[in-house]
Amino acid sequence: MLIDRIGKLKAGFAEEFDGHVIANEINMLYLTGFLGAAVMFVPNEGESILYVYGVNYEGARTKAKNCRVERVKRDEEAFKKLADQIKAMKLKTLCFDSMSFQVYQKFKNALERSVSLEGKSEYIWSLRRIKDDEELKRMRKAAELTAAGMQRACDVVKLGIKEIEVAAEIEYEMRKYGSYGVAFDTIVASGPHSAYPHGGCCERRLAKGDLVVIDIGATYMNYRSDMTRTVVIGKASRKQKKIYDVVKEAQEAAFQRIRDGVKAARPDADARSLIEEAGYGDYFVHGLGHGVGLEVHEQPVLNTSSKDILKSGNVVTDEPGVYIVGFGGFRIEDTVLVRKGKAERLTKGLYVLET
Ligand SMILES: [Mn+2]
Repeated sequence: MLIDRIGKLKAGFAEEFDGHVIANEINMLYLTGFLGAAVMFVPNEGESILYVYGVNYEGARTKAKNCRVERVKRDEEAFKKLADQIKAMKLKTLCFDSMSFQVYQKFKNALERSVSLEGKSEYIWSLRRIKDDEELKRMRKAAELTAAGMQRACDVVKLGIKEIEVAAEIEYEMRKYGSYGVAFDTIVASGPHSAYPHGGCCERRLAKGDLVVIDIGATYMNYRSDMTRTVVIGKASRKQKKIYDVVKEAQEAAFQRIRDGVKAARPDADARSLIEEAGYGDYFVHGLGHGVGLEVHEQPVLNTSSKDILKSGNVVTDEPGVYIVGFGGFRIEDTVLVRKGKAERLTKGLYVLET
């Protein structure tokens, strides 16, 4: 059963527009439960239409909910077909979520001149930002699988193993227990690579004293998770321990701040001021976090310039870090559910610098 998100979307735009064009495939997935359509149309009144090319048509007919599925033949163009539909319905004011400039131009040309077309992604995002019960169930499962992968990582990291071997162990573990795939390319960044926040992984073998930043995510029924831990190979030096503790403290301070009604810039400021006081402010080179859901980076945004207000039902990351080129990097990240009271960590446990 898919919750009627289309009804909620209509309630948002219906006062201003005759119809909403959905061109982003993840938004179509969110509304219909089907990934792989060309474009979707949600008119103010009447049935929603999902335009699907032949290759995905049968899949859409079985899986897509709350809409009519229309086949687009190989020699037809989905946006042209949609424009004809809009002409036939005599609609005048349309909004759309997002589309490339090329598609926009083509679509605009296919419509009657008198039809207005406005970019408005906020209707869909006001829904997607707040996770419903079905989404939360999936996100909890994705988080659980991610934590299992992290446990495996901590069990296998050792002197001499390659970064990609650690990644393989993590991904196999997550898959084995139910992950549909990785939420993003697994990061196992060791030694000098740990100082790059998006370090990826390569054939480097872990060496004594290396910092290893492990940033991973499982996917469960299209929903994602995001978790990072930092470990050291062997015994941590005093400086490594000191910076690790600062990052850990910053992550916890931000976590304590995250709740319904708080400005999204606030937990970032809390974490940042602790890292600044310790003298590492210049090395915290990214924002505190981001929303997670069907995509690994979505709204709301938690950084210094964010205008977002956290709302109960948002799922966000809390991931301060310190990256010193020539020394190494540290990041600790959890995926967190915003609530009225204290937030809830969906990715749990395993705070260890030395494994
Ligand atoms: Mn993240």
